[in-house]
Amino acid sequence: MLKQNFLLFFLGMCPLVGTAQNPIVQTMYTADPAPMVSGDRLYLYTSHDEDASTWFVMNDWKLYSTTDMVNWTDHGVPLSYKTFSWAKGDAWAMQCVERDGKFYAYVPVTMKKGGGAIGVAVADNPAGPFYDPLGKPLVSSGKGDIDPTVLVDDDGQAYLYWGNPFCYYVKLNEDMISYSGDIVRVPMTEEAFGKRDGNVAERPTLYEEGPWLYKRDSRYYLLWAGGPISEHLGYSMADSPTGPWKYAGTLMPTEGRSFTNHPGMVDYKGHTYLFYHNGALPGGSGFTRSVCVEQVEFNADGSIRPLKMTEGIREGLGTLNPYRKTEAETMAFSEGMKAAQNEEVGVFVNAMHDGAYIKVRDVDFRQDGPSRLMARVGTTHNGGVTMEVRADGVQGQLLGTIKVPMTGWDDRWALVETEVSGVSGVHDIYFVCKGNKPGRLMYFDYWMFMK
Ligand code: FUB
Repeated sequence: MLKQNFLLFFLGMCPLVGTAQNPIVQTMYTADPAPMVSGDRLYLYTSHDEDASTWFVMNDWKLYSTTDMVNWTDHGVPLSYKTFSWAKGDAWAMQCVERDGKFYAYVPVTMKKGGGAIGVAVADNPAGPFYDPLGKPLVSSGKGDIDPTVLVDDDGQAYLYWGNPFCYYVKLNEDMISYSGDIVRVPMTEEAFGKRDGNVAERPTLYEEGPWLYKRDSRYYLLWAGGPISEHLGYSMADSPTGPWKYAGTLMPTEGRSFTNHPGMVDYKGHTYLFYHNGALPGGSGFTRSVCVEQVEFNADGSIRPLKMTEGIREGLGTLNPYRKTEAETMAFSEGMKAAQNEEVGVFVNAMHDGAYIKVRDVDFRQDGPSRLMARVGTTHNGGVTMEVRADGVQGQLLGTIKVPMTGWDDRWALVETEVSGVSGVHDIYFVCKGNKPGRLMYFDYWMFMK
Protein backbone atom coordinates (compact mmCIF):
# COMPACT_ATOMS: atom_id res chain seq x y z
CA MET A 1 0.00 0.00 0.00
CA LEU A 2 2.83 2.32 0.93
CA LYS A 3 4.54 1.54 -2.35
CA GLN A 4 1.33 2.21 -4.29
CA ASN A 5 0.82 5.54 -2.52
CA PHE A 6 4.38 6.54 -3.31
CA LEU A 7 3.86 5.67 -6.97
CA LEU A 8 0.67 7.74 -7.11
CA PHE A 9 2.45 10.64 -5.43
CA PHE A 10 5.34 10.36 -7.87
CA LEU A 11 3.08 10.20 -10.91
CA GLY A 12 1.14 13.19 -9.66
CA MET A 13 4.20 15.29 -8.93
CA CYS A 14 6.61 14.34 -11.71
CA PRO A 15 6.42 16.87 -14.54
CA LEU A 16 8.15 14.55 -16.99
CA VAL A 17 5.40 11.95 -17.08
CA GLY A 18 3.82 12.00 -20.58
CA THR A 19 0.22 12.58 -19.53
CA ALA A 20 0.92 15.15 -16.81
CA GLN A 21 -0.91 18.46 -17.10
CA ASN A 22 0.14 19.70 -13.66
CA PRO A 23 1.83 21.99 -12.99
CA ILE A 24 0.06 23.97 -15.67
CA VAL A 25 2.96 26.40 -16.15
CA GLN A 26 6.40 24.89 -16.69
CA THR A 27 8.21 27.86 -18.26
CA MET A 28 8.66 29.78 -15.00
CA TYR A 29 7.77 29.50 -11.32
CA THR A 30 4.25 30.69 -10.51
CA ALA A 31 2.20 30.80 -7.30
CA ASP A 32 -1.03 32.10 -5.73
CA PRO A 33 -3.39 31.29 -8.62
CA ALA A 34 -6.36 33.62 -9.15
CA PRO A 35 -8.75 32.42 -11.87
CA MET A 36 -11.26 34.72 -13.58
CA VAL A 37 -13.70 33.93 -16.39
CA SER A 38 -14.34 36.62 -18.98
CA GLY A 39 -16.27 35.84 -22.15
CA ASP A 40 -15.53 32.27 -23.18
CA ARG A 41 -12.00 32.33 -21.75
CA LEU A 42 -10.65 31.35 -18.35
CA TYR A 43 -7.88 33.72 -17.27
CA LEU A 44 -5.43 32.82 -14.56
CA TYR A 45 -3.45 35.50 -12.76
CA THR A 46 -0.52 34.23 -10.74
CA SER A 47 2.26 35.66 -8.66
CA HIS A 48 5.76 34.92 -9.93
CA ASP A 49 8.64 33.43 -7.95
CA GLU A 50 11.95 34.48 -9.47
CA ASP A 51 14.22 31.58 -10.48
CA ALA A 52 16.48 30.18 -7.73
CA SER A 53 14.71 32.21 -5.03
CA THR A 54 15.43 31.29 -1.42
CA TRP A 55 12.88 33.80 -0.11
CA PHE A 56 9.68 35.32 -1.53
CA VAL A 57 11.43 37.20 -4.34
CA MET A 58 8.37 38.38 -6.26
CA ASN A 59 8.28 41.47 -8.46
CA ASP A 60 5.41 41.06 -10.90
CA TRP A 61 2.28 39.10 -11.72
CA LYS A 62 1.70 36.81 -14.67
CA LEU A 63 -1.39 36.07 -16.76
CA TYR A 64 -2.31 32.83 -18.52
CA SER A 65 -5.52 31.78 -20.24
CA THR A 66 -7.26 28.76 -21.71
CA THR A 67 -10.42 27.80 -23.54
CA ASP A 68 -10.01 24.03 -23.15
CA MET A 69 -8.38 23.59 -19.70
CA VAL A 70 -5.37 21.76 -21.18
CA ASN A 71 -3.65 24.26 -23.50
CA TRP A 72 -2.62 27.45 -21.68
CA THR A 73 -1.43 30.70 -23.30
CA ASP A 74 1.11 32.89 -21.54
CA HIS A 75 0.08 36.57 -21.77
CA GLY A 76 3.19 37.85 -20.04
CA VAL A 77 3.26 40.42 -17.25
CA PRO A 78 0.03 42.47 -16.97
CA LEU A 79 1.25 44.45 -13.95
CA SER A 80 4.04 44.65 -11.42
CA TYR A 81 4.63 46.35 -8.08
CA LYS A 82 5.99 49.25 -10.18
CA THR A 83 2.41 49.89 -11.38
CA PHE A 84 2.03 51.47 -7.92
CA SER A 85 4.30 54.50 -7.44
CA TRP A 86 4.03 54.12 -3.67
CA ALA A 87 5.16 50.46 -3.60
CA LYS A 88 8.65 49.09 -3.33
CA GLY A 89 8.14 45.35 -3.90
CA ASP A 90 6.61 42.07 -2.74
CA ALA A 91 4.12 41.33 -5.50
CA TRP A 92 2.27 38.64 -3.55
CA ALA A 93 -1.12 36.99 -4.11
CA MET A 94 -3.56 39.09 -6.19
CA GLN A 95 -7.04 38.68 -7.64
CA CYS A 96 -8.63 40.39 -10.62
CA VAL A 97 -12.40 40.71 -11.13
CA GLU A 98 -14.44 42.08 -14.01
CA ARG A 99 -17.22 44.60 -13.54
CA ASP A 100 -19.09 46.42 -16.30
CA GLY A 101 -16.37 45.67 -18.83
CA LYS A 102 -13.49 46.89 -16.66
CA PHE A 103 -10.95 44.75 -14.86
CA TYR A 104 -9.94 45.48 -11.27
CA ALA A 105 -6.76 43.92 -9.92
CA TYR A 106 -6.42 43.86 -6.12
CA VAL A 107 -2.83 43.34 -5.07
CA PRO A 108 -0.75 43.24 -1.88
CA VAL A 109 2.59 45.05 -1.93
CA THR A 110 5.08 46.53 0.50
CA MET A 111 4.93 50.33 0.67
CA LYS A 112 7.98 52.53 0.08
CA LYS A 113 7.44 53.94 3.57
CA GLY A 114 7.33 50.38 4.96
CA GLY A 115 4.50 48.03 5.84
CA GLY A 116 2.08 46.08 3.70
CA ALA A 117 -0.97 47.44 1.89
CA ILE A 118 -3.53 46.47 -0.71
CA GLY A 119 -3.70 48.45 -3.92
CA VAL A 120 -6.14 48.36 -6.82
CA ALA A 121 -5.33 48.79 -10.50
CA VAL A 122 -7.79 49.11 -13.39
CA ALA A 123 -7.66 48.05 -17.04
CA ASP A 124 -9.94 47.73 -20.07
CA ASN A 125 -8.53 44.29 -20.85
CA PRO A 126 -7.55 41.30 -18.69
CA ALA A 127 -3.95 41.63 -19.92
CA GLY A 128 -3.80 45.33 -19.17
CA PRO A 129 -2.34 47.86 -19.35
CA PHE A 130 -3.34 48.39 -15.71
CA TYR A 131 -3.08 51.77 -14.02
CA ASP A 132 -3.38 52.85 -10.39
CA PRO A 133 -6.42 55.16 -10.18
CA LEU A 134 -5.84 56.11 -6.54
CA GLY A 135 -2.11 56.76 -6.40
CA LYS A 136 -2.21 55.36 -2.88
CA PRO A 137 -3.27 52.13 -1.12
CA LEU A 138 -6.91 51.08 -1.08
CA VAL A 139 -6.42 49.41 2.31
CA SER A 140 -3.65 49.88 4.81
CA SER A 141 -4.90 48.61 8.15
CA GLY A 142 -1.43 48.22 9.60
CA LYS A 143 -1.40 44.48 10.05
CA GLY A 144 -1.35 41.51 7.70
CA ASP A 145 -2.73 43.27 4.62
CA ILE A 146 -2.06 40.47 2.15
CA ASP A 147 -3.98 38.05 -0.06
CA PRO A 148 -6.99 40.11 -1.23
CA THR A 149 -10.02 38.30 -2.69
CA VAL A 150 -13.10 39.98 -4.16
CA LEU A 151 -16.59 38.72 -4.94
CA VAL A 152 -19.19 40.82 -6.74
CA ASP A 153 -22.45 39.37 -5.43
CA ASP A 154 -25.55 38.91 -7.57
CA ASP A 155 -27.12 42.06 -6.08
CA GLY A 156 -24.08 44.10 -7.18
CA GLN A 157 -22.51 44.50 -3.74
CA ALA A 158 -18.79 43.67 -3.86
CA TYR A 159 -16.85 42.31 -0.88
CA LEU A 160 -13.10 42.45 -0.31
CA TYR A 161 -11.65 39.85 2.08
CA TRP A 162 -7.98 39.53 2.98
CA GLY A 163 -5.48 38.94 5.76
CA ASN A 164 -2.90 36.96 7.69
CA PRO A 165 -3.15 35.99 10.53
CA PHE A 166 -6.59 37.61 10.86
CA CYS A 167 -9.24 37.62 8.20
CA TYR A 168 -10.88 40.95 7.40
CA TYR A 169 -13.56 42.16 5.04
CA VAL A 170 -14.98 45.44 3.83
CA LYS A 171 -17.77 46.35 1.42
CA LEU A 172 -16.49 47.89 -1.79
CA ASN A 173 -18.38 50.71 -3.44
CA GLU A 174 -19.77 50.34 -6.95
CA ASP A 175 -16.68 52.10 -8.34
CA MET A 176 -14.63 49.13 -7.03
CA ILE A 177 -11.81 51.47 -5.99
CA SER A 178 -13.22 52.71 -2.69
CA TYR A 179 -15.15 51.25 0.23
CA SER A 180 -17.84 52.20 2.69
CA GLY A 181 -18.25 51.26 6.31
CA ASP A 182 -15.76 49.85 8.73
CA ILE A 183 -13.19 47.19 8.06
CA VAL A 184 -14.55 44.15 9.91
CA ARG A 185 -12.33 41.56 11.54
CA VAL A 186 -13.97 38.16 11.03
CA PRO A 187 -14.39 36.44 14.41
CA MET A 188 -11.54 33.88 14.45
CA THR A 189 -13.54 31.19 16.18
CA GLU A 190 -13.19 27.45 16.22
CA GLU A 191 -16.70 27.23 14.79
CA ALA A 192 -15.73 29.40 11.82
CA PHE A 193 -12.28 28.04 11.02
CA GLY A 194 -11.70 24.85 13.02
CA LYS A 195 -9.37 24.38 15.96
CA ARG A 196 -5.61 24.48 15.73
CA ASP A 197 -3.69 22.14 18.00
CA GLY A 198 -1.27 23.78 20.40
CA ASN A 199 -1.30 27.20 21.94
CA VAL A 200 -0.70 29.79 19.25
CA ALA A 201 -2.07 33.06 20.59
CA GLU A 202 -2.61 34.86 17.28
CA ARG A 203 -3.66 31.75 15.40
CA PRO A 204 -6.17 29.83 17.53
CA THR A 205 -7.92 28.44 14.45
CA LEU A 206 -6.74 26.64 11.33
CA TYR A 207 -7.01 29.85 9.26
CA GLU A 208 -3.62 31.08 8.16
CA GLU A 209 -3.97 33.24 5.02
CA GLY A 210 -5.01 33.18 1.36
CA PRO A 211 -8.80 33.63 1.59
CA TRP A 212 -10.80 33.04 -1.61
CA LEU A 213 -14.47 34.01 -1.73
CA TYR A 214 -16.71 31.90 -3.98
CA LYS A 215 -20.48 31.62 -4.42
CA ARG A 216 -22.46 28.65 -5.68
CA ASP A 217 -26.25 28.80 -5.80
CA SER A 218 -27.08 30.68 -2.62
CA ARG A 219 -24.13 29.33 -0.62
CA TYR A 220 -20.96 31.31 0.11
CA TYR A 221 -17.61 29.61 0.48
CA LEU A 222 -14.47 31.03 2.04
CA LEU A 223 -11.52 28.88 1.02
CA TRP A 224 -8.23 29.51 2.82
CA ALA A 225 -4.73 28.22 3.44
CA GLY A 226 -4.65 26.53 6.83
CA GLY A 227 -1.94 25.97 9.40
CA PRO A 228 0.18 24.88 10.98
CA ILE A 229 2.83 25.07 8.27
CA SER A 230 3.18 23.25 5.91
CA GLU A 231 -0.18 24.58 4.85
CA HIS A 232 -3.22 22.62 3.81
CA LEU A 233 -6.36 24.08 2.23
CA GLY A 234 -9.53 24.32 4.28
CA TYR A 235 -12.87 26.03 3.82
CA SER A 236 -15.82 27.55 5.60
CA MET A 237 -19.39 28.07 4.43
CA ALA A 238 -22.10 30.64 5.11
CA ASP A 239 -25.52 31.74 3.95
CA SER A 240 -24.36 35.33 3.58
CA PRO A 241 -21.16 36.90 2.18
CA THR A 242 -20.33 38.30 5.59
CA GLY A 243 -20.90 35.10 7.55
CA PRO A 244 -21.30 33.81 10.15
CA TRP A 245 -18.82 31.30 8.73
CA LYS A 246 -18.97 27.66 9.64
CA TYR A 247 -15.89 25.49 9.30
CA ALA A 248 -16.59 22.87 6.62
CA GLY A 249 -13.41 20.79 6.61
CA THR A 250 -10.23 20.09 4.69
CA LEU A 251 -10.28 20.91 0.99
CA MET A 252 -6.79 19.62 0.18
CA PRO A 253 -4.39 18.10 2.71
CA THR A 254 -0.76 19.20 2.96
CA GLU A 255 1.49 17.80 0.24
CA GLY A 256 3.64 18.94 -2.63
CA ARG A 257 7.05 20.33 -1.57
CA SER A 258 5.87 23.85 -0.76
CA PHE A 259 5.20 25.05 2.79
CA THR A 260 2.48 27.38 1.49
CA ASN A 261 -0.58 26.66 -0.56
CA HIS A 262 -3.18 29.08 -1.90
CA PRO A 263 -6.67 28.39 -3.28
CA GLY A 264 -8.52 29.95 -6.21
CA MET A 265 -11.84 28.50 -7.38
CA VAL A 266 -13.99 29.26 -10.42
CA ASP A 267 -16.84 27.84 -12.51
CA TYR A 268 -16.08 27.37 -16.19
CA LYS A 269 -18.01 25.67 -19.00
CA GLY A 270 -20.19 23.67 -16.61
CA HIS A 271 -17.39 22.54 -14.30
CA THR A 272 -15.80 23.92 -11.15
CA TYR A 273 -12.02 24.07 -10.81
CA LEU A 274 -9.70 24.51 -7.84
CA PHE A 275 -6.34 26.12 -8.55
CA TYR A 276 -3.53 25.80 -6.00
CA HIS A 277 0.26 25.68 -5.93
CA ASN A 278 3.04 23.30 -4.93
CA GLY A 279 6.76 22.85 -5.60
CA ALA A 280 6.45 20.21 -8.30
CA LEU A 281 8.70 21.61 -11.04
CA PRO A 282 12.40 20.68 -11.10
CA GLY A 283 14.10 23.10 -8.69
CA GLY A 284 10.74 23.57 -6.96
CA SER A 285 10.41 24.55 -3.29
CA GLY A 286 8.41 26.84 -1.02
CA PHE A 287 10.00 29.80 -2.84
CA THR A 288 9.91 28.38 -6.37
CA ARG A 289 6.32 27.24 -6.69
CA SER A 290 4.05 26.10 -9.49
CA VAL A 291 0.32 26.46 -10.05
CA CYS A 292 -1.86 23.40 -10.61
CA VAL A 293 -5.55 22.68 -11.13
CA GLU A 294 -8.07 19.99 -10.16
CA GLN A 295 -11.72 19.54 -11.04
CA VAL A 296 -14.05 19.99 -8.07
CA GLU A 297 -17.07 17.87 -7.14
CA PHE A 298 -19.75 18.91 -4.65
CA ASN A 299 -21.89 16.82 -2.35
CA ALA A 300 -25.67 17.32 -2.26
CA ASP A 301 -25.39 19.45 0.89
CA GLY A 302 -23.01 21.84 -0.90
CA SER A 303 -19.87 20.57 0.80
CA ILE A 304 -16.83 20.01 -1.39
CA ARG A 305 -15.30 16.58 -1.91
CA PRO A 306 -11.70 16.80 -0.59
CA LEU A 307 -9.05 16.87 -3.31
CA LYS A 308 -5.57 15.42 -3.70
CA MET A 309 -2.83 16.79 -5.91
CA THR A 310 -2.93 14.81 -9.17
CA GLU A 311 -1.43 14.96 -12.64
CA GLY A 312 -4.23 17.36 -13.57
CA ILE A 313 -7.05 17.61 -16.09
CA ARG A 314 -7.20 14.55 -18.35
CA GLU A 315 -9.88 15.52 -20.85
CA GLY A 316 -9.70 18.83 -22.69
CA LEU A 317 -12.86 20.83 -23.35
CA GLY A 318 -12.22 21.32 -27.07
CA THR A 319 -9.75 21.07 -29.93
CA LEU A 320 -7.18 23.50 -31.26
CA ASN A 321 -7.30 24.76 -34.87
CA PRO A 322 -3.75 24.41 -36.32
CA TYR A 323 -4.63 26.47 -39.41
CA ARG A 324 -4.70 29.61 -37.31
CA LYS A 325 -1.57 31.31 -36.01
CA THR A 326 -0.81 29.87 -32.56
CA GLU A 327 1.67 31.41 -30.19
CA ALA A 328 4.57 29.16 -29.15
CA GLU A 329 3.66 30.06 -25.57
CA THR A 330 0.33 28.23 -25.97
CA MET A 331 1.05 24.78 -24.61
CA ALA A 332 -0.25 21.84 -22.64
CA PHE A 333 3.16 20.92 -21.33
CA SER A 334 6.83 21.60 -21.97
CA GLU A 335 10.25 20.68 -20.78
CA GLY A 336 13.44 22.73 -21.06
CA MET A 337 11.51 25.83 -22.20
CA LYS A 338 11.69 29.25 -20.52
CA ALA A 339 9.19 32.02 -21.15
CA ALA A 340 10.48 35.46 -22.12
CA GLN A 341 9.00 38.75 -23.32
CA ASN A 342 10.37 41.63 -25.38
CA GLU A 343 9.21 44.68 -27.34
CA GLU A 344 9.71 42.99 -30.68
CA VAL A 345 7.34 40.00 -30.41
CA GLY A 346 5.79 40.10 -26.93
CA VAL A 347 5.88 36.75 -25.17
CA PHE A 348 7.97 33.93 -26.69
CA VAL A 349 9.80 30.82 -25.47
CA ASN A 350 13.47 29.90 -25.31
CA ALA A 351 14.60 26.28 -25.77
CA MET A 352 17.32 25.89 -23.18
CA HIS A 353 18.86 22.61 -24.34
CA ASP A 354 18.83 19.82 -26.91
CA GLY A 355 15.54 17.90 -26.65
CA ALA A 356 13.57 20.76 -25.07
CA TYR A 357 9.99 20.44 -26.25
CA ILE A 358 6.50 21.93 -26.28
CA LYS A 359 3.41 19.73 -26.29
CA VAL A 360 0.12 21.08 -27.68
CA ARG A 361 -2.96 18.97 -26.91
CA ASP A 362 -5.86 17.94 -29.10
CA VAL A 363 -4.85 19.58 -32.38
CA ASP A 364 -7.53 18.94 -35.01
CA PHE A 365 -5.95 18.67 -38.49
CA ARG A 366 -9.30 17.59 -39.95
CA GLN A 367 -9.63 14.90 -42.58
CA ASP A 368 -7.25 16.01 -45.30
CA GLY A 369 -4.36 17.28 -43.12
CA PRO A 370 -1.75 19.99 -43.78
CA SER A 371 1.02 20.17 -46.38
CA ARG A 372 3.13 22.95 -44.88
CA LEU A 373 4.12 24.42 -41.53
CA MET A 374 5.28 27.95 -40.89
CA ALA A 375 7.14 28.94 -37.72
CA ARG A 376 8.74 32.15 -36.49
CA VAL A 377 12.04 31.15 -34.92
CA GLY A 378 15.64 32.19 -34.44
CA THR A 379 18.94 31.20 -32.89
CA THR A 380 22.33 32.67 -32.16
CA HIS A 381 24.03 29.48 -33.40
CA ASN A 382 25.37 29.23 -36.94
CA GLY A 383 23.81 26.02 -38.26
CA GLY A 384 22.93 22.71 -36.62
CA VAL A 385 19.74 23.81 -34.87
CA THR A 386 16.41 22.29 -35.92
CA MET A 387 12.88 22.00 -34.60
CA GLU A 388 11.20 18.67 -35.24
CA VAL A 389 7.42 18.52 -35.35
CA ARG A 390 6.08 15.19 -34.14
CA ALA A 391 2.67 13.66 -33.46
CA ASP A 392 1.64 12.09 -30.15
CA GLY A 393 5.05 11.94 -28.46
CA VAL A 394 8.55 13.39 -28.23
CA GLN A 395 9.60 10.34 -30.24
CA GLY A 396 6.32 10.14 -32.19
CA GLN A 397 5.75 10.27 -35.94
CA LEU A 398 7.94 12.95 -37.54
CA LEU A 399 5.73 15.33 -39.54
CA GLY A 400 8.40 17.79 -40.61
CA THR A 401 11.58 19.59 -39.57
CA ILE A 402 12.19 23.32 -39.37
CA LYS A 403 15.80 24.40 -39.98
CA VAL A 404 16.42 27.28 -37.60
CA PRO A 405 18.54 30.04 -39.16
CA MET A 406 20.98 32.18 -37.22
CA THR A 407 19.15 35.47 -36.66
CA GLY A 408 21.55 37.02 -34.17
CA TRP A 409 19.41 37.70 -31.11
CA ASP A 410 15.79 37.46 -30.01
CA ASP A 411 15.01 40.92 -31.37
CA ARG A 412 15.62 39.42 -34.81
CA TRP A 413 13.45 36.61 -36.17
CA ALA A 414 12.95 34.46 -39.28
CA LEU A 415 9.70 33.10 -40.69
CA VAL A 416 10.57 29.59 -41.87
CA GLU A 417 8.42 27.09 -43.79
CA THR A 418 8.75 23.35 -44.21
CA GLU A 419 6.76 20.59 -45.87
CA VAL A 420 4.72 18.31 -43.63
CA SER A 421 2.78 15.18 -44.44
CA GLY A 422 1.05 12.12 -43.07
CA VAL A 423 -1.23 13.61 -40.42
CA SER A 424 -4.97 14.06 -40.21
CA GLY A 425 -7.56 13.98 -37.44
CA VAL A 426 -6.89 14.95 -33.80
CA HIS A 427 -3.38 14.58 -32.36
CA ASP A 428 -1.11 15.98 -29.69
CA ILE A 429 1.71 17.87 -31.41
CA TYR A 430 5.26 18.11 -30.10
CA PHE A 431 7.77 20.79 -31.15
CA VAL A 432 11.13 19.24 -30.25
CA CYS A 433 14.20 21.48 -30.41
CA LYS A 434 17.39 19.75 -31.50
CA GLY A 435 21.03 20.78 -31.61
CA ASN A 436 24.21 19.98 -29.79
CA LYS A 437 25.04 23.56 -28.78
CA PRO A 438 25.99 25.25 -25.53
CA GLY A 439 23.57 27.66 -23.83
CA ARG A 440 20.22 28.76 -25.20
CA LEU A 441 19.50 26.66 -28.28
CA MET A 442 16.80 28.70 -30.04
CA TYR A 443 13.78 30.92 -29.56
CA PHE A 444 10.27 30.35 -30.88
CA ASP A 445 7.44 32.87 -31.31
CA TYR A 446 4.54 31.25 -33.23
CA TRP A 447 3.49 28.52 -35.64
CA MET A 448 0.74 27.75 -38.18
CA PHE A 449 -0.03 24.76 -40.41
CA MET A 450 -1.29 25.27 -43.96
CA LYS A 451 -3.27 23.01 -46.31
O1 FUB B 1 3.20 34.19 -2.36
C1 FUB B 1 3.47 34.90 -1.17
C2 FUB B 1 2.55 34.44 -0.08
O2 FUB B 1 2.70 33.03 0.12
C3 FUB B 1 1.09 34.61 -0.36
O3 FUB B 1 0.64 35.90 -0.19
C4 FUB B 1 0.50 33.62 0.56
O4 FUB B 1 -0.84 33.33 0.31
C5 FUB B 1 1.42 32.45 0.35
O5 FUB B 1 1.07 31.72 -0.80
